[in-house]
Amino acid sequence: MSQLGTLEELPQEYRQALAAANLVPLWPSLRALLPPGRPASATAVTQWRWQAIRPLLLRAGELTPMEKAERRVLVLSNPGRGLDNLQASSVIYLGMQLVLPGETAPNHRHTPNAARIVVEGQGACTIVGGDKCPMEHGDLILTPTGLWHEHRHEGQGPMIWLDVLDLPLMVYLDRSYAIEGRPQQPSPLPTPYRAGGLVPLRQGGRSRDDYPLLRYEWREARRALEALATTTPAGEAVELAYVNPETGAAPLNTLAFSALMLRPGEEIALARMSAARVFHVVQGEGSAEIGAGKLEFTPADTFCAPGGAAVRLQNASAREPLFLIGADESPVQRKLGIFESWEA
Ligand code: 1HN
Repeated sequence: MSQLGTLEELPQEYRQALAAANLVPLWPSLRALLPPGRPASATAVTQWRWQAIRPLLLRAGELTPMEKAERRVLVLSNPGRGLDNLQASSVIYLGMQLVLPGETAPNHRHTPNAARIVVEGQGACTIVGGDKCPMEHGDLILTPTGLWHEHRHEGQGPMIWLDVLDLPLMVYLDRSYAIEGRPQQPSPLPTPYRAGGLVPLRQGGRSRDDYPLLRYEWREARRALEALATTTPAGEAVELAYVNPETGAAPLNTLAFSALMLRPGEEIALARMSAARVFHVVQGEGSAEIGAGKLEFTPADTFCAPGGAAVRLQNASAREPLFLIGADESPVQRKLGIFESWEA
């Protein structure tokens, strides 16, 4: 591949004439825009330690009342993408959110898709499109694009969860905006959808809305992983995809989610894929090799892998299982026809 001309090689007066006409020569930037062989990524392997986040988030609870925050969140930002850009990857935003007893986070809806992974606390709920979703440790709760949502905490002690949004993509597309609403009247009836594989027999077994299931209980995901582990050969990933129970598609238009189990002492290689992904440790401890990066994690840590990186995970315990929830941007890439994957 030949060396292309640089900006500096061009006469100053020519460059000025170009800029004055809002013109830019392509060739000095061509290789950066279109790297040979594989894409460039600013996403750095990054770990966000729960031990660092928790005390700082609780201090935010003292420093900033809910009225001054609306959403009291510390953003898990990727330094490779620029800390101030609030991005974990090109598509994924991550934030750790705190709601204190008696507080509410006001009702709103917005274009970005969101999901929450519950980290700590009991007695809070998030109300999504009128569905009151209790929040328990490890639960995955969806807030799809356009649905009203608010959070209430009527229990004791701090309530903390990890927010996963496609905010960077929506901002990039100039489509990010929110509408404020009055508090929702939660539906008096519980949602007829409780779990995948069990479709309520009404309206021919289909619901009217695109998002039949909003809360994926960790209890059930864990039970399913433990069952799958009994039939999965050692060294092979015990991994389940969260899906829309009616369509089998990823739960959100832009983001896919999975639950992972590593048995005691186990080490696995994940299938390499072009989409960036993030991992949150629900239970257990271990280590990860992501490309050339290495990290060790403990419960409630979060870390990310750039698209294309080889990912190896190891359970550090010889006795306890390790459980993780993964989120990735593969649905965006699949819809654009640019997704690639390679066998581990
Ligand atoms: C949002 O609506 C929530 O509803 C959390 O809890 C984090 C970050 C950016 C934009 C909207 C929430 C958010 C957010």
